[in-house]
This record gives sequence, C-alpha cells and structure tokens, in this order.
Amino acid sequence: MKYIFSIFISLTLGFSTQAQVMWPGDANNSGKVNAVDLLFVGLAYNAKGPVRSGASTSWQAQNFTAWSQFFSNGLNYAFADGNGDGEIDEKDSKDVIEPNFGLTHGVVRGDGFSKGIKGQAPQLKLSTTQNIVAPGSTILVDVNLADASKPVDFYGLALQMGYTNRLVRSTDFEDEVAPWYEGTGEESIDLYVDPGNNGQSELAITRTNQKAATGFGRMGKIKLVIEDIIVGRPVDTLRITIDSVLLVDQNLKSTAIAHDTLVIFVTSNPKLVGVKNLKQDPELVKISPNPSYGKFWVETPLEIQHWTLYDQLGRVIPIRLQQHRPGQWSIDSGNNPPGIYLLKGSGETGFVNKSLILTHSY
Ligand SMILES: [Ca+2]
Ligand SMILES: [Ca+2]
Repeated sequence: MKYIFSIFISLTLGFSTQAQVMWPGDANNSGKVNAVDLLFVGLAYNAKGPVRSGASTSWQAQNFTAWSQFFSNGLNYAFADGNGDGEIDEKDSKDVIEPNFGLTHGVVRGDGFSKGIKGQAPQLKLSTTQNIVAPGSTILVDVNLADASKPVDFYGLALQMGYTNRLVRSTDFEDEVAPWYEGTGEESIDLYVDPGNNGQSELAITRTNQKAATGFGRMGKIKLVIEDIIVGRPVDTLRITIDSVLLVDQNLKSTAIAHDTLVIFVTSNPKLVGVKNLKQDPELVKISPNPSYGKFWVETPLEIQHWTLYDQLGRVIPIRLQQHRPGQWSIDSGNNPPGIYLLKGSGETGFVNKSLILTHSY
C-alpha cells in the first residue's frame, strides 16, 4: 500500500512539475488527434481559463499556463483549448481538431475504447431500409445507441467505423433535428471525419452542459454514396462495421458497448440477390438463438415469402410462424428430437438454406 501510495505521489508531482506543452487538437493528450478529442472539448465546454501566449493551431508543441480546472482523469483543461483563446467551445473542434485530425506526436496511447458483449452490453446498432441498392445510390444508415431494455448515461460518444471502400464514393453524417439526447435549450456538437475516403471514418457526438442524458435512440445517420460503376461482380457486398466505441458520462466513466455489422447488397439487378450470395454471407440470415429449444428468431434483409423447416431426412417439420416487422420473424417448431435441422426461406427470386440446431427443452 505504501509502495502504491509513493508511486501515486511521484506521478502527481511529476505531472505538475514537468514543463507543460500541448499539441493543438489533441484535447486528451493521447498523442493523436481523433474523434475522442471532441469528447474532452464537450466535457470542458464553455470553461474559461488563461489565454495561451503565442497560441497557434499549427501542429507543434506549445507551452501553456495550466488552468484551474481538471478532467476527472487528472488532465488539465488547457489541453482542450486547441486555439488557445482562453475559452473552450466549438472553435476548438472546427478550427483545430478537424484540420489536425489524424496527426500524432510522441508515443500514441490508447483512448480507452471499450467493447461490450453482444446480448449483454448495450449495443450501437446500424440499420437501414436500403438493403439492396443500385450503383450510384445514396444510402442512409441509422446509428442507434442502446434500446429500452438497456438505456445508457450519455455525455459523449466517439466511434470508429469501417466500410467496403471500393464500393463507396463518399460518406457523411446527418445529425438529428431534435435528438433524444438534447433537452430544450441544450446544444450538442458533433464531428464526422472520413480522411481520404479510404474505408475508415470516425464520428463523435457530445453534450456541452456537463450533465449526462439517460436514454437510448438514434444518434444520427451515416450517409454513403455508392460508386456509379462497379467493376467485376453482378452483386457486390457492402459491409459497414463499428470497430471501436467510447461512450462516456459527464465524469468520463465509460460504458462498454457491443458493436455491429451491417451488410448491404449493391447490384443493378436486384433479382440476382439470391441463394448464391447468401452462402457467401451467412450474416444475411441471422437465427437466434442457435442452438435453440425450438423457439427462435429469424432476421434477414431479403424478401422471403415462406419459411420451411426440414429434418435430416428431408421431412417437413410443422412450425408456427409470426412476422413481427419486415425482415423479422419468430418461429416455434414445437418439441422435436435434438439434432441438426434445415431452415429454408423462399422468395420470388431464390431461396436460402440455413442450418439450425435444436436441443431438448427439458
Ligand atoms: Ca487525442
Ligand atoms: Ca478555445
């Protein structure tokens, strides 16, 4: 304990006595400018402190006078004053984080991204009604944080996402007109950066009044413009993935968030979207749980009209089927011997087979 205490003291002294330099835009002093830096601007929003003498927003180490305020991780607020004007506001994002995005200094440290387990942790979910699109289309993908079963304490959210670069001409973010995470008279700020359209982009959204909002819902929409001409395949698969998420409350406490992947078909002939592609993309038909006692959910973006369950001898097993919304069904196959079964979905343009394991319910 004494040992730990002395380390703590030396760290504290070391921090306060070393010559203090900051790099404009690296608001959390991690060594890199990215979406997470917006969260620190949001946490310190509207705070005022000493103006940085000789301040510039160019990428170089700059001496500063420490402010009297600190983030809950011990970092001084001065790091968030990117432009050095003695006030933390949107200019420290627009004029500093954006132009310096991606730049690094020294050793880059982790940003504390925290991944949760699907089904247990609240999820950041991607969804769209445009599951099969033509080249040249514009797709809007909803970014949904958590749901009614697991509301979260939201102050700021930063995420890194990936997308199939060769299919996408450009991406952008559309914010919400009246978001759930903003009360009357409150304002939030956001930042979306897609450096060089190379398949990786980052988004950050933060509140600005030092109070978290508890809830769930849509955070905004990612807009993707599909290339006009797609060479090679008659049907191509656009995959959008959430790769890292950091959700913090007003005290920088993070909540682990489960990630998501969204699959969209790109084709000038939607009729070609059939069984061949489904075999390549098993994620397109999701059965949960699998193995199952006999009651399970089926989700697919494909237009399936009929579901049939077969046993290994090819016999049809009676099922009770209920469609809950477009693309989502619940199926109750009753009580059957445990084993491997085959679920076949048929549509006008083809069919898909998916194996399912049934276990005993007692
Ligand atoms: Ca940083
Ligand atoms: Ca400033």
